[in-house]
Amino acid sequence: MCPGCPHRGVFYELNRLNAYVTGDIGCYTLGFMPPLNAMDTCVCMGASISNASGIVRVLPPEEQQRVVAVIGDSTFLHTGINSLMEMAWNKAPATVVILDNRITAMTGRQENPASGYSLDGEAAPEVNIPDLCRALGIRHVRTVDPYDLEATKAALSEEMQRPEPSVVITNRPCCLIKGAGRFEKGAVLEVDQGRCTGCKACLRIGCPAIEWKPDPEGKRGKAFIDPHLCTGCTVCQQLCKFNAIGGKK
Ligand SMILES: Cc1ncc(C[n+]2csc(CCOP(=O)(O)OP(=O)(O)O)c2C)c(N)n1
Repeated sequence: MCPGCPHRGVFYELNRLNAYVTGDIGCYTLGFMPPLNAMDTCVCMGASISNASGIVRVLPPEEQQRVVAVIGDSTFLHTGINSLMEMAWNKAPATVVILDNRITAMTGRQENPASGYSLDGEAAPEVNIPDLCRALGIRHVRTVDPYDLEATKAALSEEMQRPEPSVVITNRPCCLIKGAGRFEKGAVLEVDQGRCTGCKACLRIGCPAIEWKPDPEGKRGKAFIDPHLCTGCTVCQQLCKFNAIGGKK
């Protein structure tokens, strides 16, 4: 995943929540890879929600609420709506996360029916994803900022505990959309080498902007942030217990 990718924090938290994650096709499929390790199935476009509906049927009741489907906005609009309707209709007690990054990122940032633009780039009617989910019969629909790890974890864990279907929508645009990726000038983060203890907590999110510098004398190494790659999304900063990551103005 790119530096600043809004999908990263969701997978980090799903891993920590020990969820059974049914995946789908898009940039976020990379959530299966180490160090995020947070995707258990991936079959084809739209299979995440239908897999989740099926898996809850064969799990013992105490395990059913651990099932979470993840699906991108484009994939959801392409072929996830029908499965969500079925999930609502047959009351599968799983959680669906719609990763709304406002674009079809994996195949080259094409517009989609919720982006507000047609494929020609003309202004177009914009599907309201939360309203659509409610119209399909999902009673619990909420939106969360995936750059806020605590809020993301709270939303996921609350919805996973609900014994009925629910939807969590993430609302940060793809960092490759012009103007959306990089935060204000000076937002790039840096590691205070004096404070960094070399605990490697920041490496657990797999951000390509974070490098590991081994110590030349064989002591513990330290993390280093490449200023050319960092977007200032702050996800790594939230993981550092030693306040060693800073620099956001
Ligand atoms: C049946 C089918 N049609 C089209 C594709 C090409 N394709 C791969 S990923 C993708 C959509 C990705 O967009 P989204 O779900 O929004 O996720 P993102 O990459 O933005 O995270 C598409 C259309 C495919 N893999 N299979």
